[in-house]
Amino acid sequence: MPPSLCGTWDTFSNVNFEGYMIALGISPCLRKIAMKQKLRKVIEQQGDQFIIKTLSPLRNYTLSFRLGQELEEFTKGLDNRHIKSLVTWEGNKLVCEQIGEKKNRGWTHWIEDNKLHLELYCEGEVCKQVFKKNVSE
Ligand code: VL7
Repeated sequence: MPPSLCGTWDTFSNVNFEGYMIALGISPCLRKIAMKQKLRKVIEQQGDQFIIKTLSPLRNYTLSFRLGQELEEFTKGLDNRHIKSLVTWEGNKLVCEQIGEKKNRGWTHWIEDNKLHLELYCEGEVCKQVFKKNVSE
């Protein structure tokens, strides 16, 4: 079994978030505000069912999904696109493919050194985010 991703996780590092947002077509003004956000992930799992919340003072985004089951995702408040998403385990990595207008789009989560790692990718841009566990929540 892969190590659990569950818990509350706060931003530790965030590399090339700007490049990822440019690839998504986020406006310069929103990018500037987004870059200042300290992101928090709250991840819950019950069997094959996951809820991943991305929280920031600016806005929140919640994704609920079942492993191996394609879902219609609307990236409300982000790039506001309708995409088809499929999340599966590939070894110890939780991998999401996001099929839609943007090519080569998706994300990968895994645990390494007790931290939550996330790669967000879109059209050749890769954003690398690392979160440390918030033990007080
Ligand atoms: C979701 C944001 C930038 C618009 C606001 C910035 C702060 C915070 O897909 C994601 O997470 C997956 C994997 O954990 C689960 O949904 C990343 C945040 C990326 C992209 C777009 C800037 C506006 C927003 C919610």
